Amino acid sequence: MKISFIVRVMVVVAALGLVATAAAACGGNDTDDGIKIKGTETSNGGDDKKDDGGSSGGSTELTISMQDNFFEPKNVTVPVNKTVKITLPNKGTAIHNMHILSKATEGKDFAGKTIVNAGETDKMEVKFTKKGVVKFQCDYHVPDMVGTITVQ
Ligand SMILES: [Cu+2]
Repeated sequence: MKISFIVRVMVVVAALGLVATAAAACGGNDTDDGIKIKGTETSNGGDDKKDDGGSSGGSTELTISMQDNFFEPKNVTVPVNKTVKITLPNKGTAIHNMHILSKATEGKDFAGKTIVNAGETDKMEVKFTKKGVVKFQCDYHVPDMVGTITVQ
């Protein structure tokens, strides 16, 4: 009698274990890169390619102008898990770019166009999936032309 009780308990435990395993298996399809790149656009084409539409929804827009030789503003704050559309007009007379250095937190770098000529505007879309401070720079004017993105 005692034995059959124990067996029954074990069966129940095993069944619960299976359920738990199944639930865990279909849990997260989140990648943990910390930074998601959706490509660089140079035109204003307004079609939203394939937005991954998930739970994180929404996007936020930001303009950071590149001048000789500084970013304006140089320190910005963005929300985590939202697509950040960054518009980068070069308002200076020299070439500039915006290079996001995310190595410190995500192990990846991302840059928009390598060269943005005077008068041109670069655009990029980035999704930060980790909170923290990410540095960016203009590759031509380090260490003067640098800034930070605070993800919160
Ligand atoms: Cu520059």
